Amino acid sequence: MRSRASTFLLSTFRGKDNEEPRRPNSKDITTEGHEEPGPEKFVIALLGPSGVGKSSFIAHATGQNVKIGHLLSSCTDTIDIFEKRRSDGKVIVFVDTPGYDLADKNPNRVLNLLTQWLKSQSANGVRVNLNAILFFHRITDNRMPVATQSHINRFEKLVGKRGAPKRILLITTMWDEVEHHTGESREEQLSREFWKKFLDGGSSIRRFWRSGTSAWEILNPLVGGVSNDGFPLPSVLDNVFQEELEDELELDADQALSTMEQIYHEQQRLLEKLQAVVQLPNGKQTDVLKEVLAEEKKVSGKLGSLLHRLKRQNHRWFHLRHTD
Ligand SMILES: Nc1nc2c(ncn2[C@@H]2O[C@H](COP(=O)(O)OP(=O)(O)O)[C@@H](O)[C@H]2O)c(=O)[nH]1
Ligand SMILES: [Mg+2]
Repeated sequence: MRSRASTFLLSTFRGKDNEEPRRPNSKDITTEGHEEPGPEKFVIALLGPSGVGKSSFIAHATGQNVKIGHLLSSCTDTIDIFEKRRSDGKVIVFVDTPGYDLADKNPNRVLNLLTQWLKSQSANGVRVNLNAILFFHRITDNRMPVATQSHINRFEKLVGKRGAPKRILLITTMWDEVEHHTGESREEQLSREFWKKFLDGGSSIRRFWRSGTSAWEILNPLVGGVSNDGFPLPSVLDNVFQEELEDELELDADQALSTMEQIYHEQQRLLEKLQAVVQLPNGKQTDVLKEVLAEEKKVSGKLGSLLHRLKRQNHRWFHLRHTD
């Protein structure tokens, strides 16, 4: 019997730098016509450089007209969301992330975008988790791009403990473009070196043969394999870390400048308050001084944490520049 599958591009999400931050909106990942609590959702993010076949995978898995070969999207911070309902009622949410270009060694851009999206989906105290990650790699590439390595290294630190590596797969593409034995020996090398840690944790490397059948051969065990873990489904990202990510988000120059401006104005206001103290009767002076001191402590704290974040960020960038 034909399944009542429904798929459509649900939304395009832009990072908060590109547009007004969106209010959490649970409808975004709710299939039309379904009342809350709604069907079980399994959220999968597809990651990898531009042109590795992420969008093609979604197109084959969903049968939908997904934009293929849009290299320009690597420059824009947008992710596209697609849903597919399986015949068992489970809904698979595909998160198509912007491919990074091969010179992009800062993994935080895609990570920030993903966490912003996850947050925007979490509403009414229900957190939307990332349930699986598919990393894409062209088997025609004889080297692992440095950018991919730094993305994987970053994710490796964020991965939650409980069975998470099982839900982080390396998907190899472009098998039709390579001599079979060359592909096989590259795959073997990937499992010995690059993907070894994940394999040790229970992950696997899967070939994508550019068809719907091949996509679902990869997806079904992934989605089916967590059904005993209860609902909500477990996140592949470490939960503690997911909460701390807010603070981990990269500050850009505009954000840093506006926080500094805010601190400057608060300090000016405190200075004026302090100057006015001399005009006050003796008995009142102590009270106001205490008040100013307490406020100044808070403002200094804000400045301290801003400096700490900027220093840490600078250190991270320095580290990335020197680990080529
Ligand atoms: N030969 C071949 N081409 C592919 C394969 N997968 C994707 N492509 C092509 O590679 C280009 C980039 O694919 P796309 O899915 O847009 O990659 P994305 O940037 O990772 O989303 C498109 O022209 C696809 O048609 C594959 O397995 N074999
Ligand atoms: Mg794409």
